[in-house]
Amino acid sequence: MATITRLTFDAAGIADFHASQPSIPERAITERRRYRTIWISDVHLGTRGCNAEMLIDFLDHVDSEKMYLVGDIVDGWALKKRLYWPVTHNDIVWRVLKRAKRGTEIVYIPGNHDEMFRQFSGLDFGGVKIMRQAIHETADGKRLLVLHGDEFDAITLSHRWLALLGDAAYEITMAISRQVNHVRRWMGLPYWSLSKYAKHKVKNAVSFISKFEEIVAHAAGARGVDGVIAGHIHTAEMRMIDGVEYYNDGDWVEGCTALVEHFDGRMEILHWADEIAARDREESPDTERRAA
Ligand SMILES: [Mn+2]
Repeated sequence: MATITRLTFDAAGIADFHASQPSIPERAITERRRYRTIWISDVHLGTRGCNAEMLIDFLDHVDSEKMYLVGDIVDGWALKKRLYWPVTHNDIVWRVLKRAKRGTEIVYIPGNHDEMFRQFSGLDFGGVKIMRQAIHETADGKRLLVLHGDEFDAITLSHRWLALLGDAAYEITMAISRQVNHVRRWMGLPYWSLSKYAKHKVKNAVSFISKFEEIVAHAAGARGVDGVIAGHIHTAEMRMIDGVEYYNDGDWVEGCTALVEHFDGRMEILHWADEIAARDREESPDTERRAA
């Protein structure tokens, strides 16, 4: 009377990429804002710090002809210590590959946390081209050097212990930030970045950041390019340093920022937490006071 289901191994029954769907469904592509180029970095997939939901929201609201992944996309260091890979992290990989399949030119420049992919420089995986660094030409003809930025650690960090201390302090900051935002979410308050706040307060961090920015800009100037785009220090920025345009696309651990190029070559930093907060206010104006 009851139907007996036979358990047999059926390879054809396993969905491949073309048939698979992400756990968080994709938003319709026609509703997306279009840019010429998008740069993101320091996503740190494989860590609890990664703001996967926010990045998924970003990817579902923007599109571009070209996209650069400027390093530390996957955190191999953290994964080596402990395997952490929620479905949302797979959703991000799915979305990146889907973009490549739809025709977005994708360049992946591995950083220090995903240095294991550097050995594959020059190869192409499902339309994602792996490169050690790149020269991007803007719509208005400027040549910008794109690299992760850890190449300059030996110069910016004079002592190894300083780097380790920085790492420990950073991890504590991240843990506090997660707790604070957990409570804020519960209270219906928008996302708040602790380290963005702390970086503006702590003199040492500021001097480290400005030192990094100057060294990277000077190195780019010596290469004869008009500007440079980096990641690594988790601090979004765009400014002129001694005649060289310096850009940093920030991170998706707590800053949640991306760098974009408009079709006329104009560059802009997108603060995605602010964009989501603005969208939420639009959708429910009565909650406006809470976001203030
Ligand atoms: Mn890095």
